[in-house]
Amino acid sequence: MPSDPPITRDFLADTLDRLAMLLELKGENAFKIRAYKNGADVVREFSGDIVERARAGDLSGIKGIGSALQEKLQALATTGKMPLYEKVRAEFPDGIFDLLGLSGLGPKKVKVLYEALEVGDLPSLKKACESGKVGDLPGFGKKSVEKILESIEFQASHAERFRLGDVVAVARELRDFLRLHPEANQVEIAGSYRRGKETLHDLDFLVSSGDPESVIEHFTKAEPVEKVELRGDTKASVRLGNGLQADLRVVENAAFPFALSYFTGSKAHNVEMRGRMRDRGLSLNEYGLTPIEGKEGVDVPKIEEERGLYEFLGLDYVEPELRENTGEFEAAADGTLPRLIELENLRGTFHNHTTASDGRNSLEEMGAAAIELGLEYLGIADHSKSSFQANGLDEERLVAQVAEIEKINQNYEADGEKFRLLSGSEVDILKDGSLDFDDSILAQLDYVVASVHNAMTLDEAAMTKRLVKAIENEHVTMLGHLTGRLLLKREAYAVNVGKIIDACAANGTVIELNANPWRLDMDWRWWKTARDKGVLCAINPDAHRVQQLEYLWFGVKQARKGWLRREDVLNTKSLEEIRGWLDR
Ligand code: DGT
Ligand code: CA
Ligand code: CA
Ligand code: ZN
Repeated sequence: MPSDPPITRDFLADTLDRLAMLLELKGENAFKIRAYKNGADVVREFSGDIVERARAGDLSGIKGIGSALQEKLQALATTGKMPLYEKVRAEFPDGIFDLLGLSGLGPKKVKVLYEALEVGDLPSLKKACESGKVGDLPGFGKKSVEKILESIEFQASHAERFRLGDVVAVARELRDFLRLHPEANQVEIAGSYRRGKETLHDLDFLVSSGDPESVIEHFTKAEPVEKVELRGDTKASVRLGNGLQADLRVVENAAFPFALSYFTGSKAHNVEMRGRMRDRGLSLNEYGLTPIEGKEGVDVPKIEEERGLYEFLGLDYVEPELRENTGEFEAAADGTLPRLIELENLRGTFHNHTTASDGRNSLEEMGAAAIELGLEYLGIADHSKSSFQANGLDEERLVAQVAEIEKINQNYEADGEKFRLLSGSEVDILKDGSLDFDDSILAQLDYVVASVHNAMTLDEAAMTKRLVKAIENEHVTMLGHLTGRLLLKREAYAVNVGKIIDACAANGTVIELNANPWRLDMDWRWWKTARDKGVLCAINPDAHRVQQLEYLWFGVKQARKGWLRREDVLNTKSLEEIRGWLDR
């Protein structure tokens, strides 16, 4: 039996979300289901210690948590169990949540599968698809069977990877926990995390210490550690509560720069580093440098920092995000490495939602949060009318929002506040490439983000043509989440990214780097190409609530991986500059 999960904020929220899903499976009242989903969000975002409040039965007055929910949360926080959830949970097999997690399978379809075929986990779903049973069900044509099989395949091939966004908190927590140990000198997170990869397999912690044993002992006692998989004299591997593996290496102080370089990777980057050292008669590994056989007389440099390794090789320092062996060595040798953008360079951002469509916070709340982050402007781009599932705005509501933003800006002005909201729209690109609003409406906005939210199964040529048509519209400022991918969940739709970049270059259209950790779209592998063709990037959090403005951090990481400099990113411009740029 797996041990009970710790009672945390996430545990409370996830239980409510799961309860909502199960009730949906049972076909319960939609109002009740929404109340639980909403309750999960409230718990997730509550600014105080919600677990403690729930335990103490002190939840009254919190908006979105009614008296029935208060009682349930108190039970859950006190005992780790909620009777209603336990009851409903017992009515379904364990695998049901795996089905609900598949792309393209909502509770309605899972309900049909379960009721008609008793399909309650992935293996039986796969079998039922292959035997033709699913295809015979009403509402499940041949195409949807194919899609389900693809989703199962996709999930299997991405098993055991994690989105960067899902591990940052625990990674920082473990790092800080290691730093608390008095015998831990230097502590870093290496590996794909340090390189800012969009998904990762495990975390790699590196510590320098004269007492590895006690550092390892300390590490295995960390709160998030569920199981110690391996414990050696200088290393350990543990499994965290969320299933993620974390490796720890402890080295002597003198070896730290070598180990940091080695364990940061990538493997391809390390291979090239070693080759360049060998050319100088030196063998490089995670512990240090030694002369190679036959070169015993060669001078071994004294290296005290990772940077020293590059200096010794006559190279500029290569930032971890660039260490993928995709041209960084040549650039480091030529002195042409980019000076990478930093989070502090961002002055505003464009693609954000409010309660007018599917966001959770009002214009004022979003504005206040952006001011708090030190931004000078925040663009509001709520959905357009065709995104009815996201409560998209029609022309009338959009025009009213423009007026409301104008009024809020006047208040800022009156208060001597320099910050401003900008009026935009995330306008749907319809199937034929036309936009959801007429030009006369778009012309009233400060800027326009154009995105695809439906008809994602077009073939590559049709999808590319569709996007190019939107790019060519003079009112379109930028393209939103270019490929529609959801990391580890949904593949990008078919589109020729190279051609899209060319069209954006030809039309002066900006491409968004959507910083939502599920998207990180356009992918970092394309940004250098786009940059070299003169296409500007806009780093947008696509925030649906105030906390998500912090997604900007992920966007900057990906932009850095894509070799982008401050001048390549539109939202490094000041408010005044951006006004001029948008008016041009
Ligand atoms: P991942 O799969 O997201 O965990 O990616 P990494 O890069 O974190 O890979 P990981 O955890 O297997 O290893 C961390 C680093 O250690 C890796 O980037 C480079 C280095 N490394 C590990 N094994 C080898 C190896 O066999 N050869 C070389 N040259 N480097 C290695
Ligand atoms: Ca790793
Ligand atoms: Ca590892
Ligand atoms: Zn969107």
